[in-house]
Amino acid sequence: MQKKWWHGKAAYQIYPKSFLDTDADGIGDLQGITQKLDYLKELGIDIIWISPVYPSPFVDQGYDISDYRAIDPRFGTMDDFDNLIAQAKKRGMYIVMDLVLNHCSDKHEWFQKALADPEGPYADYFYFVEGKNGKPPCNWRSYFGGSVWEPVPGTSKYYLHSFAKEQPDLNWNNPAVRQELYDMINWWARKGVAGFRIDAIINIKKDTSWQDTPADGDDGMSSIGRMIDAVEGVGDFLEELKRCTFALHDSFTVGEVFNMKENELRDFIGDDGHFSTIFDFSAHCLTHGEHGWYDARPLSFRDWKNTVHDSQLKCMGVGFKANLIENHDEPRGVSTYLPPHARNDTGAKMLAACSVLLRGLPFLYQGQEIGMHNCPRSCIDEFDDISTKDQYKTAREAGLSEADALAVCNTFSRDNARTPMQWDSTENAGFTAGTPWQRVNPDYRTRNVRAQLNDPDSVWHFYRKLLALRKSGAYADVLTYGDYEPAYGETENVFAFRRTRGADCAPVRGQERSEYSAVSANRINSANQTASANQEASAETENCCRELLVIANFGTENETLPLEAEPKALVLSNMEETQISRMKITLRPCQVIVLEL
Ligand code: TEU
Repeated sequence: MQKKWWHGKAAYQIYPKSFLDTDADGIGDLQGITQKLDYLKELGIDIIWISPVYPSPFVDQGYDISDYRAIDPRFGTMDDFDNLIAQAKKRGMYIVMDLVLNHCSDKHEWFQKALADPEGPYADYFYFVEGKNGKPPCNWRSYFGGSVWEPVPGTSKYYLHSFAKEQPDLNWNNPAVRQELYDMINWWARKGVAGFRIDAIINIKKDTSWQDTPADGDDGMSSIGRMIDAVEGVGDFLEELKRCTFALHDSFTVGEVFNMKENELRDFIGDDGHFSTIFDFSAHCLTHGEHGWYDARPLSFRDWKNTVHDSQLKCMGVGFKANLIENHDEPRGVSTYLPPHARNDTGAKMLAACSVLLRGLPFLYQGQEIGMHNCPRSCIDEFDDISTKDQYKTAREAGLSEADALAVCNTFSRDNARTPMQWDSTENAGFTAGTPWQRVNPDYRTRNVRAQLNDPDSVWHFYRKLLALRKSGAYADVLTYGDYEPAYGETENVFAFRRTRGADCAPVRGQERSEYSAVSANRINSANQTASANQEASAETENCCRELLVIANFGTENETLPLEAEPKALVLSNMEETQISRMKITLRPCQVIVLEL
C-alpha cells in the first residue's frame, strides 16, 4: 500500500447542532467547535469531520442543503468557519466537510427555478419524469418512507427523491450539474478544508429505465435500495468526481457507502480508489431488519464478531476502512454492541479497544469518548428525527402496539446519538445557556466530560491511551500497517485479534511514546509478571513491536486462554488486576487486554 498523509491519524465526527452552543440559542455552533479544538487535540484527534453546517431548512437536520457555498446563520458566519480552519491548522488538525451530492433541499435555488419552469434548463438538474397513466413512474419506496416520486405542480411529471420529498435528487447524468458540484468542492478545498465525508454517495447512479422492482412490503412498493444494489456504473461517476476535485488537492475522502458490490472494494479504497477510505458499516447492517427497525433480529455476538473479522480480512492488502461504532445515524455503540451486563464503563472501554485497535482509521463520534448511552423517550412526539417517525409508522402498520413501536424507536432512533454533548454537570450539561434543541440525556449529571477528565480511570482517559498507543513510537507501525488476524475464534464469548508486522517494521520517532513505557511497567508489576517481560517491552527499548494481541471477554464468566508464547509486555488493560502467567491468561468479564508478543 502506498503511504498517505492521513494514515496513522485519528478522526472524530462532530454533529454541530449538538456539540457546543456559544450564543445561547440552543443550537451548537462553529465557535463552539473552535473552542474545543484543544480538548480534541488532548484526546488525540487529528481529523475532524463536521456534519453539514450549510444553510438548510433542517427537514433532515442539514442534509437538505439550500446553499452549498455558505454557512447557516444558526451555526455562525463564514468568518467563523475560516477561523475554525485556521485554528485547526495551527494545532496540526484537519477539518473535513460533509458533502451531500446526491440531493439538495427543495428550497435550493436550482429546484426553485426548476419548479418555476418545468421545461427549462433547471428541470434537468433533477429527475423530472413523466408519470404512467396518471401514476408515478415506478414503485420505488424512499429511504424515509412513501414513494420516491412527488408530483411536479402544474404538470403530469414527478420528481425523484431518494430521501424526504424536501430532498430532490440531483441528476448526475447532466454534465452541468456535475460541473456545478465540482466547482463547489474545489472552492471548499481551496479554502483549506483537508477533505470531505461524502454522504449517501452510492445513490447518485440511477437506473433511468424507471422500472418497477418486485414489491417488498404490503404497500406494494420496493425500496429504492434494491435498484441501487443492482444498477451498474456508479464507478464512472466516482472516478470523474475524484479526478476533477479531490485528486487536485490531495484531499482526504471518506465515503458513506452502503450497497457496494462484493468485488469492488479495491475500486473504492485501493491505492487508486475512488476514496481514501469508506466507513465500515458491516456490523451496523446486522442491526437492521429486512423491512426496517421493527423486524431486526437481536444482535448475536457471534455474528458481530465474525462480521468484524471478515470485514477486516477483506481489506488486507487492499486499503483501510474507517472503523466506527456509532455516528449521527446510529444508536450509541455501548447500547448496541455490548451485551446488557457489559453496558457500563468497563464495557465501554472494552468496546473502545475492539474498535480503535482494528486495522484502519479509527473514527470516534462525539460523546463516544465518555461512553454516552442511548437516551430513551416516553412517547413518539419526543423524537425529532424524520426517519424515526417513519420507522414508528412502519412498525405500527406492521401490527406492533404503541409501546412496542416506541421500544423499537428507543433502541434504534438516530436521535439517540443526537442529544447534546455532556460537558459538565451544570444545567443542560454545559451545552447551552439557552434551551437545548434536543433534550439532554438525563445521565449527564454523572456522565460528563469534566468528571471524566478528573478521573484518570475514566472512559475518556482510556480512549486517550488507545489513541496515544496508535501513535506511540514502538506501536504506531504495527497498529497502522500491521496485518489483522482473528484469534481464539472458537472461544464463544471472546473477541480477539492479532496485529502483526513483518521485517519492514520501523518505530515511528518523535511521537507520543513515553506514556506506554509507564503503562507497561506499571501494569506488569501489578500483575505478577515475569521480570523479563517488563524489560523487553518495545516501548522501553524503542524496538519496533512486531505483534500485538488484543483479547476481550464479552461473557459473564472468567475466561482462561492459553498463550502461545510468553508475552513481552502487558501493554494495556481496562482492569487493575490481570491474571497472567507465562503461558496463560485469565480475563474477567468485560476485561480487555493488549499484549505485546
Ligand atoms: O445517510 C444515508 C443513509 O443511508 C441513511 O439515511 C440511513 O439509511 C438511515 O440513517 C437509516 O436510518 C446520510 C446521512 O448520514 C443521513 O443523516 C441523512 O439523513 C441521509 O444521508 C440523507 O442525506
